[in-house]
Amino acid sequence: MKCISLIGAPTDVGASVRGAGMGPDALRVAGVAEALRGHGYDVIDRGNLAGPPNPWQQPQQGLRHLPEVVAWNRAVFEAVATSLALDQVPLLMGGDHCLAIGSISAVARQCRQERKNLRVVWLDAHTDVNTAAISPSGNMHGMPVSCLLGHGPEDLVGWSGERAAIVADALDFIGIRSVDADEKLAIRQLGLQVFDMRHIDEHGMRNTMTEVLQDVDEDTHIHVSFDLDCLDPLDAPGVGTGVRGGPTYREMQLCMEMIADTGRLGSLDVVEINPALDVRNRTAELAVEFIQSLFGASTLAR
Ligand code: 6HN
Ligand code: MN
Ligand code: MN
Ligand code: MN
Repeated sequence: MKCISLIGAPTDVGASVRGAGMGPDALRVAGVAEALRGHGYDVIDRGNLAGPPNPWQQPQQGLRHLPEVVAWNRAVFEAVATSLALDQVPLLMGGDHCLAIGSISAVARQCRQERKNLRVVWLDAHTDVNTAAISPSGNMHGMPVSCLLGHGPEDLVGWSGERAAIVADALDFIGIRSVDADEKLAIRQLGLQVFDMRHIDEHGMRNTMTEVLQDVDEDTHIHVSFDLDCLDPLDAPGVGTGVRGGPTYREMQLCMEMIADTGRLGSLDVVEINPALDVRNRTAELAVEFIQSLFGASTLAR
């Protein structure tokens, strides 16, 4: 069994409201390390990365806090790359979702070196495929997917060794129910696969995940990018950009369990937990439940 390394990135420089920077400690307080150890994993908590404070400025040329977003992602990239080089499973504790740029770029580079097929499962209410030109907010947590596909500011693309860290085909979105007007066009142009809430309503989580995971084989590395606002805000109130109508608790558990069953989970982001908006750390505690399922805990097996 691989060792899991916890990497804290306490920042909200990419977000629209303050507070996600407290996410790493909320997960620690909710017992993430102890829970995983309870399932037999070795867990190393690498502590929190360092980076610039949130300057809380207006967007410039359509991007808010670009230098700070670059600095935080650099730190994340290095930490995730180090953990993968040590054959560990990096668990990035955000922080806001802009940090997936550094995290997934490092994963993509490692997969290329090891000739593994990278598959990214993006669990979110949003598609995060804005760019400076089309974003209504300028907030960079709404743009990581574009950057990873090679459509972002020069400072944030190409870290994996290729302009695009991932190809559209390698990415599946689950739980989507909030897409900005111009993102809809981008999704069609890029050929992205979006399993939105209507798809889950009509086909169920089981069929959806069967489709998502159909071509996973022994050479596949699955990266899960888990934005807690994928869940319904009634279950997960501690998020900055909650949207009602998310998957139920059981649907999300099944999603996690089906990914676990492949045995190919290689890396994970847990982002957008905002303790300042939460109720008694409920959202971090819920995240820890889902993380356990993702790492193979099930009702009847240890
Ligand atoms: N997230 N689409 C909105 C924007 O400002 O671009 C919201 C993005 C939310 C991003 O939750 O990771
Ligand atoms: Mn997101
Ligand atoms: Mn989101
Ligand atoms: Mn697919």
